[in-house]
Amino acid sequence: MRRILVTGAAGQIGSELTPRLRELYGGENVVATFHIKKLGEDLLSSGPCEHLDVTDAKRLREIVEEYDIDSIFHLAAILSAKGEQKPQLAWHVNMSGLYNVLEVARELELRVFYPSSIAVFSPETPRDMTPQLTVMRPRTIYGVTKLAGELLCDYYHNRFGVDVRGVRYPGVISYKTPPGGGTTDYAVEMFYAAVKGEPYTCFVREDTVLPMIYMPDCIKAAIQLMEADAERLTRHADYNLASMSFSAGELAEEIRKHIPDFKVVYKPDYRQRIADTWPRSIDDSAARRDWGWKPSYGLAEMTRDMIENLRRRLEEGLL
Ligand code: NAD
Ligand code: AKB
Repeated sequence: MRRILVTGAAGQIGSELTPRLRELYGGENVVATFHIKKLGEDLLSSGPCEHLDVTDAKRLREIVEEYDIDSIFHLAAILSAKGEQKPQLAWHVNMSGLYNVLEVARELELRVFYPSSIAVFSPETPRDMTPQLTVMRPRTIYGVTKLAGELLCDYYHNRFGVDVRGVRYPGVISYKTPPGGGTTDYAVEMFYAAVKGEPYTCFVREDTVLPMIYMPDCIKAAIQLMEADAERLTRHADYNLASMSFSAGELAEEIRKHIPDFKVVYKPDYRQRIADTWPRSIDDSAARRDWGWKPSYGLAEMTRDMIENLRRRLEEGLL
């Protein structure tokens, strides 16, 4: 990768992946694009930035040509909870956006990173150690678009030779940019409440177990896969990816080791029904075998790091 474009760079993942890409490949070589949500000061000042609606194929191509892009990290999407509020928008952004990215990649021979999700799975899927190849009948529009996206990526690889790579991310936990409307957002919100000394009303049951990943591992996976030797890859945009799994109650307990009087009440809403259709844990042996995937953070290390960093941000007046 020489000249990189990131879509959705202002989001939870983009706001941390983009600075890391700029560190590795040079600020001027990584174009951060944003839509409605604005970029942070650090991104605005550390390299090129452009406004881009990913459903606008013409503008996407103009930016790719202007900056001589050879790789796209296509992060822009509408996530699961927001998608259930606005299913038509989710279909339009997630499918047209990916189609436009794959088309420009086909025409100009670009490499693409596609972040799929555990949302591709469903109640029929084995929920523990979910296999790489299994039954998938997603119930959310987000899951439908992510699964259709995986298939479209496979098609572009097999039919046109596009080098498109991707992982099925678990819920991502981070302290820099709050998540943008997913079902796993409770795991991040719990930390923000705890550090501010507030009680938290959790929108899933205490015994809800979901796979999660800490942001440094999320970023490591994207870059490691994009840098991997193509010859060794047996899959394209759908690598299962695992890191840690815990229940909402276990997370609250872990936080209480640092903030003993933290209180949580559980009031499940429509997002419980989504969480109940997703796996509890993931078999990621293909990723481990093909490109050496190995996460660095477990529940205890992630919790300690989240609390340290959120406390610092609170002191700096950033929360
Ligand atoms: P986010 O919601 O925080 O960010 C997505 C960004 O896309 C936002 O900044 C939004 O403004 C932008 N966007 C929305 N519509 C757009 C449009 N029409 N054109 C251009 N940009 C548009 O999401 P995230 O958590 O950073 O996720 C990034 C990617 O990773 C998504 O594809 C998501 O499906 C995937 N993913 C995320 C998680 C997670 O837990 N965060 C888990 C699995 C997969
Ligand atoms: C969501 O909850 O929608 C995302 C995801 C797991 O894709 N965090």
